[in-house]
Amino acid sequence: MASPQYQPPHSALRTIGQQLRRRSWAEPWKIKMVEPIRRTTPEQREAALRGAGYNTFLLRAEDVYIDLLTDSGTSAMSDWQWAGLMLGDEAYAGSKNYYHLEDAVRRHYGYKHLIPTHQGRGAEHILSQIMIRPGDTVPGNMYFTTTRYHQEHAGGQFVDVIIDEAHDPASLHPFKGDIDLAKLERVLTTAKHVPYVCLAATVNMAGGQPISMANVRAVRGLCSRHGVPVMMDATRAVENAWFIKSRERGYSGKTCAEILLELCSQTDGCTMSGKKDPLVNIGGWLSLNDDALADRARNLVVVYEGLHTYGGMAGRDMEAMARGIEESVQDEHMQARVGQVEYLGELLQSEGVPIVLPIGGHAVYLDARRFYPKMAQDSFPAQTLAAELYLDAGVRSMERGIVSAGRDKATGRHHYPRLELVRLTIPRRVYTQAHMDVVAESVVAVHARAERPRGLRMVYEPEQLRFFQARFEPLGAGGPG
Ligand code: P61
Repeated sequence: MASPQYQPPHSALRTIGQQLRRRSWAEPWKIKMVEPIRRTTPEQREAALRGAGYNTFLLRAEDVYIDLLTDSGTSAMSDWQWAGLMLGDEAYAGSKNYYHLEDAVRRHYGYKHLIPTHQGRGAEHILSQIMIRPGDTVPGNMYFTTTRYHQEHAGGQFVDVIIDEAHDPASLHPFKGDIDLAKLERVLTTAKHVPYVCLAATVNMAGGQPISMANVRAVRGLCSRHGVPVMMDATRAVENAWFIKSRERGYSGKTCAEILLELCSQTDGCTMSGKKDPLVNIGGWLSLNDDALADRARNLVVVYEGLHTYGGMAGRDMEAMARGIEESVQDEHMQARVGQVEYLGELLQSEGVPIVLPIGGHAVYLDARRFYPKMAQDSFPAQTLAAELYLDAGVRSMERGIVSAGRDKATGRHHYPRLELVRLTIPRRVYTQAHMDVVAESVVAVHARAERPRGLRMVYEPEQLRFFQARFEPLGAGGPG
């Protein structure tokens, strides 16, 4: 469903000068406090990478120059949020900050019940435990690592029902996060039991790609006919609202806040990692509209997270998140946030670097298959590329390919995802345009010598979520390191 309004924002030959002239906005903040970062030498980086088993998750942050591992918990808080920390009410039960957070979530996300959790996976765990029974099928628009883990841990089986375009890094479909309604209907009519449909806003593993409002409404309609609830992963739903505003017919005159509420109104609840959109370093929540389900979630949250009015967060954390939510739904914040990602993506595209298109909401994704077309997927091209990038200038990125996809639970074999990507994830309100220029220069340099690396082999593989702690060694001469 290509929206006729959509114009790809990228023009391969646009010069930086033209980009600057095009710009009529800048970040809606100025910098009050800075955190020094340091450059390292090639020798230091080689030693650090070897020590980290060629896994960027295992590097020490101090050995990193520009850290684009993740936008999770890495945002800079505003002075208003920092001031909120001083107003933390650290009562064990009924902290006033919980009620501030409840109010912010109700106002901007619209759900009835708020169950706070220590972060997103805490909410995923509780939702999976209260809704999924062994043998259930859970359809969703592409897997996410922790989400699928908790679904499988509860005995469910995840089935991908995202549109085919999502698996094609070059497709310019404006809403590559959309669910394929025919695929979903097939699951709804053939599966023994579907406890809910898991609908992610801006699909992380597809490259930060949004869902359209039209699709969400259609999914809602289909699920209602089958009596199946829709649960949203709202981790980056505000970014998704920004894409709807800028790409979907009829939404350009609405605010992100209005669009966000409309999006959530089509779903029955959400899981949330507060570490992304809501601009805090830790926290999360589960929201539900159904009273009985919310009671069950509250019964479980006290077992795994903490009392139902703090769920693993300090009072001050909840205050910072309540305030972060208010800031995150502002249009000018979103314009600068997504605009910075687009800036980096356009720079890379203009230099002929293969990236996932359209450019995503929180990150630019490098297409490792096209960097290393001759490298077998078993030699971990994206892991190799992330290692190469770190070696070049100390930029830290994240593998999102075969290592992240893990193994099939039933057969024990690798999943072989079509997307073999490296994510350059932009923390919110942290880096400047000059940092982006340095990153682009480094990626271009690594791309220019793409014939050199041979790949990696895995020498240690953890049982769960292996990408976090796996270790690798270079294959033959010319590998990283
Ligand atoms: C990230 F390498 N994301 O993108 P929690 N849903 C979604 C997320 O993006 C997400 C969570 C749920 C991270 C951190 C991370 O394989 C990885 O607050 C769409 O992190 O528990 C987290 O939220 C979970 C990185 C998570 C990974 C899993 O960087």
